[in-house]
Amino acid sequence: MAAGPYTTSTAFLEALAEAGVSYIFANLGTDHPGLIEALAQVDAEGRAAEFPQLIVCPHETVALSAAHAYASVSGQPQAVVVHVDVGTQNLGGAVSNAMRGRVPVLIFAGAAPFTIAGELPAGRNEFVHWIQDVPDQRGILRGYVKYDNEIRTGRNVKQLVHRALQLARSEPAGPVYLVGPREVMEEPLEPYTADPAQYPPVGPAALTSEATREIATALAGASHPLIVTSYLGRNPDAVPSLVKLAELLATPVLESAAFHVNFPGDHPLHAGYQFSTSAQNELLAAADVILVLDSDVPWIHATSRPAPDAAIYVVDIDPVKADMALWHVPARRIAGADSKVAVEQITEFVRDNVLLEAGAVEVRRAVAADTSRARRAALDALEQPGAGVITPRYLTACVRELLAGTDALVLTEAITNYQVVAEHLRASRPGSVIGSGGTSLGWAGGGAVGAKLACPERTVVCLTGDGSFLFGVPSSAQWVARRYGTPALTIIYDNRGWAAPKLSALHVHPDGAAAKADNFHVSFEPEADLPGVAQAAGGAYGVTVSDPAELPRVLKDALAVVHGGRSAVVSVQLPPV
Ligand SMILES: Cc1ncc(C[n+]2csc(CCOP(=O)(O)OP(=O)(O)O)c2C)c(N)n1
Ligand SMILES: [Mg+2]
Repeated sequence: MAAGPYTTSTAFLEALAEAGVSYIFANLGTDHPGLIEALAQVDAEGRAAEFPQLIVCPHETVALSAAHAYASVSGQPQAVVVHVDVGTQNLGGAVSNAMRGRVPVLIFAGAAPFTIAGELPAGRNEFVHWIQDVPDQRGILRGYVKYDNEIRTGRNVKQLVHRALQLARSEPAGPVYLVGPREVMEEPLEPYTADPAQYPPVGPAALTSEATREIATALAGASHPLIVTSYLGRNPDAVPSLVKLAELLATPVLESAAFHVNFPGDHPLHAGYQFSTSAQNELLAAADVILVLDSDVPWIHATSRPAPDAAIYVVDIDPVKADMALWHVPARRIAGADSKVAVEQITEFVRDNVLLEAGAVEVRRAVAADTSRARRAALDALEQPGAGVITPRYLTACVRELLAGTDALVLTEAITNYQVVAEHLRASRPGSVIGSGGTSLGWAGGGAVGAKLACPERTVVCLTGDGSFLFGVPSSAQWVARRYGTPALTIIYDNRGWAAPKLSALHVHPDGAAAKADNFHVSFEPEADLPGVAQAAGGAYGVTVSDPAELPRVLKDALAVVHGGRSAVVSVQLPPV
């Protein structure tokens, strides 16, 4: 069939395709006739496969979380299309997650038409066009995106898309936002091409030779060196590089507030995990040289901190956290670099230039191995269920056994059980665990859809709190999963409420009125049938389990259902909040 009308919308979609975007996670509105028509046009021409596939998302949180997880798994940014100001607002905290997770996503929203008397095609003809005409639509996201701009003509829309994606992908990566009014998105154009190869992201940065020497010499000369990292494992290829450095110097690696596998959990130099732990970390206190590698929160000063005279070095893709109002690590040197490149530079420098005290290194290696063996044994001992009660540790141990030897991808949104999940999952394969990297709950529901689209051959497993499950708009997420054939196993750490605000209140007011009366306003009793929501919305297999003896079999059955192509949601009843 002959090519039909070519508009800004066609060029916009072409630009996304040229840039390698496979999916548009969309929640449509009156601002999108141009896009709807352009997609139908290319479909009618038999060219749909050349364009990104539109995934209908009944809630924007699901759309952006899906694009977020897709990019986390694949490195490839995807597009999210939402409706003017209100759809943008409905992105809610998902955009904060993308920003904090340093994940590239292109968000597009229409904007109210700017003509009212028929001056241009697609001018105002519905009452909402007045009501949605707000003073600063782009301002809604400005604190959370790396770039925002308005498409003013189709003639350079491809340039805008490629520039936006170039910015999104350049580290620290993040979301970008384009808006386009209806008239502009309908503008007829001569077809044109743009070369996305001309818009590469900034390449990985290396340490200067001076910084490499200083850090390598300090680490190699330390008696008690320590590496702390949170998100080096965003790039799974960086993990083996870190292992080489840690092994060369027998340096323990502590994972702090980590949502990735930064260092293999079963490695003898793994020094454990910390989230909001309130006890002083002994290794941190004892360290004389600390390398903080890719970390927003390497420790929480109020409760656990290094010795005042420790020599601290920071190497980070985002070294001074310009978008955090308050951040400080008392470092001797702060360097902006790609952690894989930097770690390899440091390793090479030590190998080529430093005469290590082999005896001391081997002693350290043996001590670290003993310590991690003891830690592992202590954790193993905690994996027994209580009397007739499923504990989070027992549940996580069951999940570990369930997934042992598989290539499953785990999404964690376990909240007050983050630490337990990290400790008992002990994930060792780089890239086998992801989290949102942010704090806006409800990421995993849509995230599972995006993750499965990014790696259809892998089993996707979500570990989520019950509150977080509900924040993820399961009525929308589960429906999308069925419609687009992205089954996942969701395991709810179901304590029938929000433990986090209760624990926070208890930390600040341990003997307060709320504590005395156990009056925290965090209970979900009587609880909704959470698996039932998934059953109703997405035809998922749903089951609730409270008997520890039943749990392994229930999980196994649910996994089998997922392997059969249908989502499964298991509510695991833990002690209530
Ligand atoms: C969008 C959003 N709203 C509110 C919060 C505040 N908040 C942090 S943790 C939490 C409770 C989460 O409940 P659940 O997922 O069941 O985990 P639990 O605390 O029970 O482990 C809440 C409400 C948040 N982080 N994000
Ligand atoms: Mg809960």
